[in-house]
Amino acid sequence: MSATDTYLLLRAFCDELARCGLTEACTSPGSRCTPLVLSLVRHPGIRSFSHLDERCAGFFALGAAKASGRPVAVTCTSGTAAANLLPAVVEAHHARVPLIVLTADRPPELREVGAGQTIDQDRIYGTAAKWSFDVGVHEATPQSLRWIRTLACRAYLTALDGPAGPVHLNFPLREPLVLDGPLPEDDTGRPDGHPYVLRELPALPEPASGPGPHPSGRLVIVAGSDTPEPAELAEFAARSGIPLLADPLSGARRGEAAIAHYDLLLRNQEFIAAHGPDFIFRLGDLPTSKPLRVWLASLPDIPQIAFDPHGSWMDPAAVVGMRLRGRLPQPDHLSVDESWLPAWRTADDAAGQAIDTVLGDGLSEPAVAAALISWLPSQAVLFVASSMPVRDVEEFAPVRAEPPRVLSNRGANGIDGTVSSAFGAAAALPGPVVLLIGDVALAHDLGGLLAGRRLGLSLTIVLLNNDGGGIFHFLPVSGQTDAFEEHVATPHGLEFRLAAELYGCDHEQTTSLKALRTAVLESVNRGRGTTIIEVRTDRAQNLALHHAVADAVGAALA
Ligand SMILES: Cc1ncc(C[n+]2csc(CCOP(=O)(O)OP(=O)(O)O)c2C)c(N)n1
Repeated sequence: MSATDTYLLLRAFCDELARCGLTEACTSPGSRCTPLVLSLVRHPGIRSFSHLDERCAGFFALGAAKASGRPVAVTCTSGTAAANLLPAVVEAHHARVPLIVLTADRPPELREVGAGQTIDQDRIYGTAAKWSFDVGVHEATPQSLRWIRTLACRAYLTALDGPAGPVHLNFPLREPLVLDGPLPEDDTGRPDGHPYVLRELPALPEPASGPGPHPSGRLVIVAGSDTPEPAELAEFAARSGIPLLADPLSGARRGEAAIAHYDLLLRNQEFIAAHGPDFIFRLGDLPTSKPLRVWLASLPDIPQIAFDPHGSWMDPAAVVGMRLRGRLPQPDHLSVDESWLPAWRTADDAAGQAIDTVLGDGLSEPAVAAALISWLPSQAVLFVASSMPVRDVEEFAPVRAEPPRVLSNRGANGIDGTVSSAFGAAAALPGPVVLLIGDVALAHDLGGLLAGRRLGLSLTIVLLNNDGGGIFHFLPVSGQTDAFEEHVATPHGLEFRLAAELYGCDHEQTTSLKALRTAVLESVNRGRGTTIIEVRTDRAQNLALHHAVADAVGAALA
């Protein structure tokens, strides 16, 4: 087998990925992966983004695929490089993001004999990969070229089909790893430029008709990320008079029926007692809100219907009694209690006023989360890190007619790779991307900052720096004072200004909401480079502020 065989096969493979619709790939350096990297980079239809660190490459690909909804390829060399893609593969699995992972490997004769940089890469991503396949070593015959084209189609379609997710192809590559002559023509691709294998992806069935739910009375809609057609859903809820409890990640927190502060309302037992629903529709993932999850779990006898076209089974409390693949019933089929939505609206307005009174115009973590949703242009994307930023956005984001799109890595709730994922989204989308992130999450993926300068991408980072993990102050572990600060909150004292300097980012610190607004909008409008806008906060004060808000909302509802 010669380098010509290797490159002919890989060129056909990449060509076929591109014919299927792949437009982005991520590379990282190495020797064994040379044929994979060069074949991707040399394909005119594929934009290849170069990364130093495989963990960043994986999360960048994840962010790009999440933003575009199309599979993105990521390749790396053999050994621990492949293991470094695991966190992104796990997140892609849980968040149903289509990734095509292409690992380079030693050929069979060099495995388990002490050859360098060789580990067992067989099914290295375990159950996180939808499909794992060892490609083997082949001569480039017309038959094997046709076969590898079908393999590329299969990888692309498998990543997209059903619940989307990551697929893994392991490529054993024999030396020589570079070509020493021109590559012959290959005419095994379909002459019309189509993919070698066409397959219809399953279409959503038409609106449910015939047997199905005929809900009436006090209906509620709960929408999480991955909700299909969120704007239409919000319109439907408003037309039908159904309170819409929509996580901003769903894109459906908009319109007359959206209840922005359900997280705070559902902490209040009197509110819950007075607002028992007859029927619940659920779309997409479960929102993050714990009070909402507890509320849903406490209603096993209320019909809960999940619209679940991809069969994702989002129901940890086992309370969903029906799964539909179709669309929501049309408004004329529903008979809704007319005083129901106004009752939720009144409570939501009262909660909103109580929040405004407590937060005032001071610079705080909840105020920043809410303000970004209000300030950013509709065509912007707000990428939100775990854990407090995504929770604060859910708790405090106001309802807005055309809100910015909100993305987050919530498949496995990791704080890792967030900067890289936000850059991936920036690479895949035309509009500006703003990242809201805490200091520990930023420290975790500092290396991700390199993508800005190396790949010429633009990102505005709003950093909430409370010198440690503020989330943990909300948990019982905060009472374990002998170990809490050092081992759980983990203050670090990092000067992010210096990191900005190292990675060629702009940096500024703001001390008022007004100054933050100016800085964010200037950076977004500039549309060039990476800007870190730092807001210093205090973990203990943040906890007290959240309690004060919850108390004020409780008092307002009473
Ligand atoms: C990879 C990974 N490691 C650890 C955790 C546990 N964890 C959740 S939130 C958090 C701290 C986040 O702190 P920061 O980014 O500063 O945000 P804050 O809580 O202060 O808002 C940690 C360590 C995780 N989710 N993912």
